[in-house]
Amino acid sequence: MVDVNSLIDVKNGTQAKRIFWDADIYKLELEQIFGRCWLFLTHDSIIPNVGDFTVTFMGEDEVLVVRQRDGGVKAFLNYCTHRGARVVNAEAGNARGFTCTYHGWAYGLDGALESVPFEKEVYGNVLKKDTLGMKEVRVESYKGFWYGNFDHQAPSLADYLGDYRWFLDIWMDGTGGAELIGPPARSILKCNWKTPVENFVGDAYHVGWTHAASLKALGGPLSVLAGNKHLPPEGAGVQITSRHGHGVGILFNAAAALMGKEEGAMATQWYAENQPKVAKRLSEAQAKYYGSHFNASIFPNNSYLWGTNTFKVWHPRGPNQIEVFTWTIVEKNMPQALKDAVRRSMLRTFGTAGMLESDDSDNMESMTNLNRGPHIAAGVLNSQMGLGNEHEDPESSNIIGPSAIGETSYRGFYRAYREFLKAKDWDEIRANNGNWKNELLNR
Ligand code: UNU
Ligand code: FES
Ligand code: FE
Repeated sequence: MVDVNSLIDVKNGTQAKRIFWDADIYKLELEQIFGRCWLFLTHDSIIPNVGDFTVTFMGEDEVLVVRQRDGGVKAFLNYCTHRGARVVNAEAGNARGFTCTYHGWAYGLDGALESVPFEKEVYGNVLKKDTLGMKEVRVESYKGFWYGNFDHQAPSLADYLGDYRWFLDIWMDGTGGAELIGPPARSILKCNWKTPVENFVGDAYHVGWTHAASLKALGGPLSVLAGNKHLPPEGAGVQITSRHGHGVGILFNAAAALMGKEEGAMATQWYAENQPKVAKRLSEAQAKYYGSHFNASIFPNNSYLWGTNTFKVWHPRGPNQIEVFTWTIVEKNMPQALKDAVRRSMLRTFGTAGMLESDDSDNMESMTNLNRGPHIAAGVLNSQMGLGNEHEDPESSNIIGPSAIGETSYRGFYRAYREFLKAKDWDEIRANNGNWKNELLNR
């Protein structure tokens, strides 16, 4: 039995180290977090045509996501209802239906069991085919980004994203929409799934130090941070955390900060030209953030950097391993030359062999694997930077930490993490809607 209260201290901003290692905690996470939260599946741009499909994971469960004949999207657990073999062995493709490799049971795009070899001869009337379709998973999309949820009591995806949409809309909608370039690259890291999530949601602190060599090699505006030569000045950025632990760290006007010289100039021009359009389409307040660098996570395991334009899911593979899926984000209306430049820059920085991806991975693996030692695993993690400095953001209604570097979004992430591990169902979580800010602000 896991004592959740002993894991996360919200008031004090600390977490027990064993959350990165313990198998019982991991099992609880699969049930209470991955079993209830909206988990990223794919984007409209990856499966545009009828019969297009992609295979991915929701927690440890493998799912098949398929574009339907009516233009909708459905998702199914990727196992055969006969003896449980995998139905689709490809990572992605286009199909008219899906046939299990084991005995040849065949399913339609809508998951219905359509045919069984020699059904009449070998089963007679025994088989209730209409109850033996592939098991369907609830899906919803926000601006073309499809997420799945195992819990029918969960709020809609839009409500789950909540006030955090104020920030998502800036890049998902501001210039007419965003899309992902796939197929996603896949890579394995030997770390707990939360180590990259917390890094992306709230860590501008490590950039000048962990990424010193990469920043120097890449050049560009962020290179002044290399080796911690400078602290970003006051007003250089903010940190945001929201109701269900989604968060973002913002470096103002630094979107193109990791792109090469000419690529960076092209991107900077795009952001400058489009800022007035964003103001018109959304609001002046949101346009103020357009062209900033966002480092962000959507609870529980979906992260993105806007500006550096990587979009990732950190799929858990046991308590001390993950499988990373990596796409490139582009705005739909960017000229093709800029889309290509953004993709090249993403591969160089946060692709599977990207310079910054490799820098980060070493930290994430050590944070995880040191906990094989019981004395180290008994320790605590500290995320107290800026504790007490945050307040409610009058523009977006989220909680805001008013500095570029700080750990507000870490604390928000782990507040939500604790809430999910403790609550017996979504009703209990909903009952806390009016109180979560007080927990974080210590009121
Ligand atoms: O590595 C990161 N999470 C990051 C990179 C954050 C801010 C700017 C660039
Ligand atoms: Fe932050 Fe070591 S200095 S983990
Ligand atoms: Fe990093």
